[in-house]
Amino acid sequence: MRFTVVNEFKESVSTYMTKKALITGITGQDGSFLAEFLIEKGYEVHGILRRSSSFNTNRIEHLYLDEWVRDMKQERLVNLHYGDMTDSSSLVRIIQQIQPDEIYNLAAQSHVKVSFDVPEYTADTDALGTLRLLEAVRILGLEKKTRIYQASTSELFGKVQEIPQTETTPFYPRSPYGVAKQYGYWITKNYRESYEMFAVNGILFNHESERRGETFVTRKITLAAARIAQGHQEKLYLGNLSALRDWGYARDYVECMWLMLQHDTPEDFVIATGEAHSVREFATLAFDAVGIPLRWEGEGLQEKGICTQTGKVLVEVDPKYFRPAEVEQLLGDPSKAKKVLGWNPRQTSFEELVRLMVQSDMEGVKRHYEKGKRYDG
Ligand code: NDP
Ligand code: GDR
Repeated sequence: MRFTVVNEFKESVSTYMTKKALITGITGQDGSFLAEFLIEKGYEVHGILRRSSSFNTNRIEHLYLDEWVRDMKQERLVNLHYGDMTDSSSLVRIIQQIQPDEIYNLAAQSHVKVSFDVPEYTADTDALGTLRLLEAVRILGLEKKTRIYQASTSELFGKVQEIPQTETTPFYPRSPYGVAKQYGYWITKNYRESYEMFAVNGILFNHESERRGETFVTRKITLAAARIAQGHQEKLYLGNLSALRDWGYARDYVECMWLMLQHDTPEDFVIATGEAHSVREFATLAFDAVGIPLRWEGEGLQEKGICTQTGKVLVEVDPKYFRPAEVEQLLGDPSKAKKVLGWNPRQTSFEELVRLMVQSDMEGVKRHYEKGKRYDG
């Protein structure tokens, strides 16, 4: 028999007492922070892992141990299940097995520029994937038990119709990603209204961290600043320097996802800081944090970031990073989340966010080059 009597008791108590959460996209930036947050809250946490030819669990390795270690230690860790948002059968199987109290749908092809290259895959994963998940819950008769969080996005606002954006601002997505996420938003709302499911949209504005993917602009900048400061890179090439974003800290934002599912009624919320900064500003602060003061010269394609001490050009514009249609300005109004959920949008300031990302990359680059390896985050 696998368990002793004590463990059987523990297991039966946990069946009744412990809430179960399923996170799609657990290996991503937000999934990893949310898993930590829910474990801390005492949840039994499950996650969907997609098959990859190389390891894709580096963000959650500290939460994930081999089964034999788990059995010996009897610790609560994340439980991973192979599945994919493009595969209904895997979603039904996993949800049937877990019978989750809460599902957080964070899985997505989340890169806006890449969505122009793989529009169909983006729609399959981000739009139809959301439908598949909602249908799986309904088919299994869990619509009254399982609460669902859908990762919606400020990209829904796209070509902005008003500033700042609130829960009632009209949508105008500007990319295949934004359009797919608009389907995800509406199908979530539709299932809530049609089947009385507790399914909600968190309309989250950009949120970053030391675990942000290396091809998103903030992390690309902090990693490059760290490499340049330590002599491992010559220059950083960027696209639209004037884009304005409302950047928050991811660790602060996962709390909102949970708060939305604990609320009495299913409602949608804008989550943002209420402050916008340009890509240029982010780069200036990041280089400053590694001891390289920058000044900007020129305009458009000719704009350059120059070190004021050495006169060296460190940042240049490369049109290959421009998008076929750009979202120029996003600024969220988090008043509803503040008032209804009691969430504090200013736990980490913009300056602190840049500093903590730079510091993490400075340490990472140093560690990895000491081992003679290139550091990619
Ligand atoms: P990441 O890109 O870091 O993570 C995406 C996750 O989705 C990864 O775990 C990835 O797996 C998984 N995934 C991708 N495709 C599939 C698929 N077909 N089947 C199963 N899993 C898949 O995103 P973030 O953590 O930054 O964002 C989380 C969610 O929030 C996303 O839906 C994103 O669109 C949305 N969002 C993000 C914002 C932000 O600023 N970060 C703002 C607003 C919304 P793998 O690790 O194998 O690639
Ligand atoms: P975004 O994030 O598109 O807002 O989507 P990203 O960091 O990719 O771009 C932000 C802005 O910076 C400009 N930019 C560059 N972007 C990238 N990636 N690389 C560059 O070299 C570069 N130079 C300038 C972009 O044009 C853009 O204006 C993120 C994702 O997490 C989505 O999943 C999420 O829904 C939204 O945030 C809210």
